[in-house]
Amino acid sequence: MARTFPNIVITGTPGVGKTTHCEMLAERTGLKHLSINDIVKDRECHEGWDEEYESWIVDEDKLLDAMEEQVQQGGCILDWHACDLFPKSWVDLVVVLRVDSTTLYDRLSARKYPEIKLQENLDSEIMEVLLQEARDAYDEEIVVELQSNTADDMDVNVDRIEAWVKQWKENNNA
Ligand code: DAT
Repeated sequence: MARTFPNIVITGTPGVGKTTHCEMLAERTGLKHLSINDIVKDRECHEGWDEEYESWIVDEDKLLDAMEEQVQQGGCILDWHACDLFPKSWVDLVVVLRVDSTTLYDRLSARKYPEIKLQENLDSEIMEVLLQEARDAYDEEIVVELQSNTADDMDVNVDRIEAWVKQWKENNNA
C-alpha cells in the first residue's frame, strides 16, 4: 500500500535525544510520534521486567503486531533504541542520533541509570552500535547520522528532517 506520509525511525543510544527530537518533529510536521517504549508497556509487548537493567524484556513479534496497522498507514515517527526489527518496507528514513561520550555520561547520570546500564550504553555509543545496526538493516541512502550534543544541533537536525518530509511528500504525492 502506498503511503501518503513517510515513516521515519529516530534511533540512537538512550539519552542521545530521540524523544526530544521526535516531539519537536511531530509538532512541526504533523507526523505522529510513536514511543515504542510506551507501546511495549501499554500493550504488554514484553516478557517481564529486567531488574538489573531496569527495562522491559521486549517481545518483538508482539510489538510488531501491535504497531503494524498504524505504521502501514504512514506518517509515523518511530522512537526506539534499536531499529533492525522494523521491516524495511515500513521505513522511509532512518535517523541515527549521535552524542559525545562526556555529554552522554552527564545525561544518563542525571537519569540515575544503574551503573551497569550506564556503562553499557556509553560503550554502545562509542562503538557506534546503533549506526552499524541501521547500516546493516537498511539501504545506505536512507540512513542519516546526525549529531545531538547541543540545542543548536537539535534545531539544525529538526529543520533538516522537516525539509526531507516536505520533499518526500512532493515526490510521492504528485
Ligand atoms: P532519548 O529519548 O534518546 O533517551 P531524550 O530526548 O530523553 O533522549 O534526551 C535526554 C536528555 O538530554 C533530555 O534531558 C534532553 C537532553 N538533550 C537531548 N538532546 C539534546 C541536545 N541535542 N542538546 C541539548 N540537550 C539535549
